[in-house]
Amino acid sequence: KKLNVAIVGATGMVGQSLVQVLQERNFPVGNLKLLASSRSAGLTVEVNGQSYKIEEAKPEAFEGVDVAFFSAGGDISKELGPEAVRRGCVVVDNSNAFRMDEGVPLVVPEVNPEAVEGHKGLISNPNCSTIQLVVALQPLQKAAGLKRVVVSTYQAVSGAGKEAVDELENQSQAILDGKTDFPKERIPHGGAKVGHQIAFNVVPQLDVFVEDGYTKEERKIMQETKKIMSLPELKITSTTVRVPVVNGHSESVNVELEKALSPDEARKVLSEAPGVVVMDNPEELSYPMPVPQDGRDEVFVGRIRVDRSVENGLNIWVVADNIRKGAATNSIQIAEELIARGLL
Ligand code: 11C
Repeated sequence: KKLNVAIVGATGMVGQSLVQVLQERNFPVGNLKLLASSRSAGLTVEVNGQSYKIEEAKPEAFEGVDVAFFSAGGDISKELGPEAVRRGCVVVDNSNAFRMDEGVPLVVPEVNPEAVEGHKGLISNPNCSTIQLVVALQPLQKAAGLKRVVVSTYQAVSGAGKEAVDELENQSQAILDGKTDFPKERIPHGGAKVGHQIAFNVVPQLDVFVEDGYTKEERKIMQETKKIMSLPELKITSTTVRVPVVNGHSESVNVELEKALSPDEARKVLSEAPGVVVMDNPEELSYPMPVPQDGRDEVFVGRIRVDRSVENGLNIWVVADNIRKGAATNSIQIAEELIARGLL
């Protein structure tokens, strides 16, 4: 059966990727509506040579829509998500608005596909850095039990939107041209009281500070991981860092396991896990990196080695395309899971 699909935030990087991934995966699209703010309404966007007209995102736009993918920020999701659900539409929301709400499934299909069963019209797509983390952690949890997780991220500017990508490119060019004065508006986050240079730099702040010296991005990783993996007591801490990479988040993940798991055993369980590609051949200098893994839908894991400073410790390195697996692809996989279960 063909489904009427809407994309909210169609002009953004995730929105454009959603259109592309729907096509690539042959999602059963009947009518496709591209929705955005009134500023963009009337524009046409090109994806793979096909042009689509943007309509204004407003409550009536969801009449007759079966599934809507929201990626236009939390405020739009809060305003229009419930309006869409009221009109019988299933919403897969990529924003932070409802993720931690009880009764709202937070789903990574490789990890907790069964969570879609209880949905009440709205399903949340996790934060990009959480998604790649849990896809890599789940096989280790199943094989040997997680005792503690320490994650440090190296996050690309595309996570902060197209303007941040432009800013990285413009700053890099300006610096190479010998300029010292250039816009610094998108990093650490839009609207911050001080802007930091991201070109040729790293910035240990993503999003605003929340509590105990942690940033909101760090809190998302810790809270969302516990919810998705159904491990409310999991010991997990994180440090999130923005690096001058256009696209693709990397993570250094240190785990302490309940049982011993050798690097070879870890490679085996990871390579057999859904959505994971093990790329771990130090002799050939082979490990995942954001540039070569750009455009892929899998989560790549390498640098698997023992951490001898603790009992049953392992270090792994995890890379994924944050716009695809971290947002668009995961959202569409959620909808595919609903279809497979007869829920859409
Ligand atoms: C980043 N992770 O890389 C952020 C963007 O909660 O979906 C994603 C924000 C979110 O900047």
